[in-house]
Amino acid sequence: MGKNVFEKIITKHIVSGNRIGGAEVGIRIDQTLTQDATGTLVYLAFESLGLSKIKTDLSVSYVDHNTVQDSFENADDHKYLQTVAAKYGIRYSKAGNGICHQVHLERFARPGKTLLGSDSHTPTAGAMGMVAIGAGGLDVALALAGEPFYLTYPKVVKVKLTGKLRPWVTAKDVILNVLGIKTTKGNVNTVIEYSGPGVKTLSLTERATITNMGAELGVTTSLFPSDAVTRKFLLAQGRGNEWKRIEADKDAHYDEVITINLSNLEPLIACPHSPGNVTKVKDLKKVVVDQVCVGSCTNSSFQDLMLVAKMLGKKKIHPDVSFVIAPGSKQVFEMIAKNGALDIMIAAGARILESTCGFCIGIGQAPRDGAVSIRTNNRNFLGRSGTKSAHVYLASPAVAVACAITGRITDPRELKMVYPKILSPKKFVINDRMILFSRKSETRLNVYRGSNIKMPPKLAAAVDAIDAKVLIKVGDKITTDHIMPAGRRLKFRSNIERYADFVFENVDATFVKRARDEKAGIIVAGRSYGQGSSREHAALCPASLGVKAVLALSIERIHRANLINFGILPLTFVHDVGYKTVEEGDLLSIEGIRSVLRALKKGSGPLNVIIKNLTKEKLIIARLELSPREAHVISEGGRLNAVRKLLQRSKRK
Ligand code: MIC
Ligand code: SF4
Repeated sequence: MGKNVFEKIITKHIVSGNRIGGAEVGIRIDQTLTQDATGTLVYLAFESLGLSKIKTDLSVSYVDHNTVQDSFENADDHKYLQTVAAKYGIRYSKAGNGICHQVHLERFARPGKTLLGSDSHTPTAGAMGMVAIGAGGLDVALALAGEPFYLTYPKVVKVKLTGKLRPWVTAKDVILNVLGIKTTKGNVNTVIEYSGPGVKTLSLTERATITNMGAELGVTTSLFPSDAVTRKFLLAQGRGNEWKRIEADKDAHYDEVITINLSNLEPLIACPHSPGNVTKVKDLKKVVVDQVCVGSCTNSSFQDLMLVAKMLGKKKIHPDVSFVIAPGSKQVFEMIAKNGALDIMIAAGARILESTCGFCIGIGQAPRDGAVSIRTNNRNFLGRSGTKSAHVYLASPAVAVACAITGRITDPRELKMVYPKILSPKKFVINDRMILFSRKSETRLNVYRGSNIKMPPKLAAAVDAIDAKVLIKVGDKITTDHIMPAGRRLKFRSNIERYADFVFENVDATFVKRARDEKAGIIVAGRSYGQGSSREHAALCPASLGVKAVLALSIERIHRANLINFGILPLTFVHDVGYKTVEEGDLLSIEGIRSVLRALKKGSGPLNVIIKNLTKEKLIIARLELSPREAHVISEGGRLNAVRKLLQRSKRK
């Protein structure tokens, strides 16, 4: 039988395990990317391994998330990242050069390769026909050290695209449509491969909008074939020699096929507070809009911003709307500055921001109390904008501009404009001045460590028994933004003890005190716990407060891996009734953990663990599903401890 695109790439990278759905495989990582908010921990972990240089083909450290620098902390982090990059032969993309995913696509993504990034939207590069996966920082640190990345071999779903998008319907509407079908829950261990005759009608950056928001589905990655469109983009980026054709064989197998006729789609919008709350724009007509933001790694490409400029033409922004634009990269910024599009935006009344994540992660542009904000980004979780009472909607740049002009939620087709079809340029402006790289790693260089940078706490090996209280009980779809708020707290990312002061800040402000008083505890959650970002802080900070186990109805892929990496038991309820009866404050007892881990290490497969609820005098049956490797990691008190031991042993030999 023939192979699909995912299989073609992954087969060349597997170093352990077999291609059997649900089994664990280890893969070789060719490229890594980090961003400033997760990067400091990545490089601190890498440094602690004592290697002299990185083992990947190419690694890039981007500074794009937190560039506000309202006090010394961010600048400290940036300097650390710059010097540690120079020391180990890592490329350093300076603040202002652009959002990691946009820049990576432009300058580094390469068909047929694997990319591991400490950011959940790393699969954006899947648009280039590569296997690009988001992971916790520790996994990226270990990939830099040449260690394999482990994943559960996924099922591959083919999304067959037919037809062609009609005017005013865009790539954002394609992915919102997929989100409407598949929702944000229950898609773990799945890869989405786009195929069919509609693929060739989408430009590379349109494809990237689609793969980017695959993260919101919770899938391992999304990818497109590498075809003539990919080649054209690479040629325009001066990288034509990096192209190779990768397409699915005619008889390739898929576990599921969904067909989407692009010609039937309409402008869509995700309503507060989940990217999965999708509806038609035309059904929301009367909603008054206060703020419109165009940008983020989802929709900030040259094509996106040219559409914005063409729509604005000589029009003006509605007087009651604050309209902000953040170009995705320096390349995009330079191009719109050179061709006059920026002039049009400024004249229309837009506020132009730096090429960073900014408003997407709640750094600046927090809307007023109770405001309606239309954004082109990928997440609208409660409070992420910085204003808990705000109503954030997600839509395409075309919808965003229509809203900015009229001051209410508007289907762009209502404006009766001629649709300005924007083509991908034949030649991009290439100026990599803001990417620092010296081919030789500067081994003798002193790494700068400001006072904001603290080594993460050392974790102890697994205990045999846990007797601890339920510190908090939360519902379904708890995101990592709920667990570890970003925004104004982002500057403490490289200081775990301080950042831990804000665990569950927006859910229950008394959580941290309770955890600190108890010294040990358990988190109880509903379905899809840990959705959203890759931030390992959502595991490490609770671990540093003494959280020993998460007991949930289900746990999302990256977060589950992060829990294991930091020695927290990822337990799932076998029966819903267990979840229903347990309450915050209940004292739970789990015994015989070491013998369960021993059996799992031998490959026993998932095991049931009996938890005694001493308060309710009831038993809870929970499942512990760990591969032998994962059971070993938990026994050692986390992946860093485990790998360090391994490296010491191989040095001794
Ligand atoms: C996000 O979009 O939530 C982030 C900020 O990019 C995160 C990474 C982080 O928390 O630093 C992500 O998506 O992984
Ligand atoms: Fe940055 Fe937002 Fe993209 Fe995350 S989703 S990488 S915060 S632009």
